[in-house]
Amino acid sequence: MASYVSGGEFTRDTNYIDTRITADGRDGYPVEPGRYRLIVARACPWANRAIIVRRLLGLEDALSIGFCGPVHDQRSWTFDLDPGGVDPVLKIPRLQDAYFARIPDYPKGITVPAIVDVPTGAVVTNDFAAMTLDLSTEWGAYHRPGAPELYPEARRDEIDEVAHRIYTEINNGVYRAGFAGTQQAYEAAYDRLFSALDWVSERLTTQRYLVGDTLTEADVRLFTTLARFDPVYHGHFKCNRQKLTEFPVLWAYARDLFQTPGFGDTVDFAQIKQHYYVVHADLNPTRIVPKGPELASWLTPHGRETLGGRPFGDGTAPGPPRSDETVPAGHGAG
Ligand SMILES: N[C@@H](CCC(=O)N[C@@H](CS)C(=O)NCC(=O)O)C(=O)O
Repeated sequence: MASYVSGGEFTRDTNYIDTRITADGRDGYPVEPGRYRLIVARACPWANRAIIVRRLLGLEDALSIGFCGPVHDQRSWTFDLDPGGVDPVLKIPRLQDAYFARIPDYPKGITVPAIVDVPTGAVVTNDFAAMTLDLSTEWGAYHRPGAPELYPEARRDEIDEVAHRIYTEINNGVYRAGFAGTQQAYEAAYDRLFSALDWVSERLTTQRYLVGDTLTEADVRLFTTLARFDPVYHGHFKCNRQKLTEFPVLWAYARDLFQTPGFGDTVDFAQIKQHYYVVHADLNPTRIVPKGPELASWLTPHGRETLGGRPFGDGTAPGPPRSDETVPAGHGAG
């Protein structure tokens, strides 16, 4: 059985295959429509970012997407949701096959999200932080008309600063609590996480979005952790000073984003719960997946419009998800 709990404080390996796909192709992988495939699992918060950004920018025709199932085995994510258990484009059953095509016997985590070069079948990058920024800044030629500016030049310093704190304290903070190996490490992680949630909550009291008055990359990054908070982190990771629904400002903010096209329509709560409660069997040896919490309240009015803000700036909302990329009925909030 894989072990997720570490001896003391959880530390994340942050070395990735960091080749970049760029407009000028300086790493050997130029942006090219139809050439690459984004591999995700809806369960994963880091992959969920890429699903949201691809959809907000309207990159569906330029960059195809493959979905791994919610549960991976000790070594690899698999394409168990696809007919025959094989990705229809890459023709592989396991994501590790694409990692090995790039680096034989790749020794580290076979992680999602990953972008694969379809002609060679090899992973180009699994650097999730650079990935979404590159979709904004390098793939501009293929954005839909009306695509929002998620990483506007004038706001980059502020976005980077807020996003860094969200990453270390919140996105990763929940894992630091959940995978802590000692009481002391857990309690320190818990305090650190909730003081950061108090910080974002305060920041969002008078402004609708984290940076400026439009949606940015910073909001995408916070959202994917908030969406998993009550279904998973509150119980499974013991992040239980409060539920998300007990933070008035953050809960309204999370519902506002959830109800914005491109956010909530990417969230598969059933897969999220299955992933964490089944994969981390050292935390949950019975692998029983909780039935709750109730989710319909994600769709209730949030009242955040009174703060103003222009969600898509000078752009427009994306249309509905493609029929082959829709979250299955019963897996969302409805
Ligand atoms: N690799 C990144 C983020 C991606 C990531 O950890 N994804 C998880 C799923 S949420 C994964 O693929 N885990 C499989 C593994 O680590 O073997 C990180 O460690 O910060």
